[in-house]
Amino acid sequence: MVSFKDLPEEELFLAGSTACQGCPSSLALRIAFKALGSNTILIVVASCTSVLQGSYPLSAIDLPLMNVAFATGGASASGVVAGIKALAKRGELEEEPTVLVWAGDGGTYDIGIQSLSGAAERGTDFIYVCYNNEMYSNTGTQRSGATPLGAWTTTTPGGKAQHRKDIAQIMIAHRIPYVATVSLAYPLDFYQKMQKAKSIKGTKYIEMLAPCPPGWKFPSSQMIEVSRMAVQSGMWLLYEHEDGETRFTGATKRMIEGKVKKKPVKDYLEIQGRFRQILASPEGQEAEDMLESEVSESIRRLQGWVPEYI
Ligand SMILES: Cc1ncc(C[n+]2csc(CCOP(=O)(O)OP(=O)(O)O)c2C)c(N)n1
Ligand SMILES: [Mg+2]
Repeated sequence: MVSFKDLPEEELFLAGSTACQGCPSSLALRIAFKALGSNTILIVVASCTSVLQGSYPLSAIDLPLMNVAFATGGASASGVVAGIKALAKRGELEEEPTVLVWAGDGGTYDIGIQSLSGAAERGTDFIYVCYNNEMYSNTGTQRSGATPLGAWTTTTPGGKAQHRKDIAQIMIAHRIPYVATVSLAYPLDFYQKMQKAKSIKGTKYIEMLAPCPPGWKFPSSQMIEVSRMAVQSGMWLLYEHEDGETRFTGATKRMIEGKVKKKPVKDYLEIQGRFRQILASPEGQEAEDMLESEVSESIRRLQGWVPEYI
């Protein structure tokens, strides 16, 4: 087990970024860089993360970095990885760098899925992290394929009428060697999953729930609390998928094993402003029930992948 004392002191995400207070992406970048180290090339897909870096030469990110077009995370990584392989073949690299794509849910679930899917099918050797704030945050809170049922966005003013899609399951269907979900409420779990992803060849997909204080309408001091409640209510399930099998991890594993009681989805909905309209409306109870059913269905589907011995 890793403890906080084991984390490297070197900071590759520097102070003075232009992120909002309590931004989950900036905290996640700091942890991810500690796990991967300085021999990393970062590819940022158009998102809040393109902006929070600050502008050159005062960038808060101390790594080689490419900002790329919205739909191109997987394709850009494929090009960078091909370049690395060519340099390595010519003996011009002492150690091959890790290629990390950092993309939002809009750039992953919606506009970037074809490029990600192509790279995964080709077995491109890179880590893809989707920080999922369940909306297009950078352009002012529009709905995405990751927005949950009932949530307010500027394009779903009465609450989204559809369920979110389950992209981690879509990535598992690509038979890539490693898929994991993480939460900022469990940073050491995130750190260890990033380190594991670095040690595996091929395409690795890691997805983090990224509660956005201004977009989800809660105080910035509550970001970790909201992250934790998402896991405790089952609205965000922690697991990893390796060698064709899924394992629940951390707090989700304890919940599935009955060691801790699952909290009601309502507890999670009530600590954010984006569900306020739907909860106050005549459809509020139905939306809450549908989200509870969504949680049970997701757990049942994952249990189909969990080996008998767990
Ligand atoms: C083709 C294209 N359409 C629209 C945009 C404008 N745009 C930049 S970031 C963004 C939202 C990205 O949402 P997401 O991927 O979820 O990241 P977040 O902003 O939430 O961090 C949009 C629509 C763009 N850059 N390129
Ligand atoms: Mg987003």
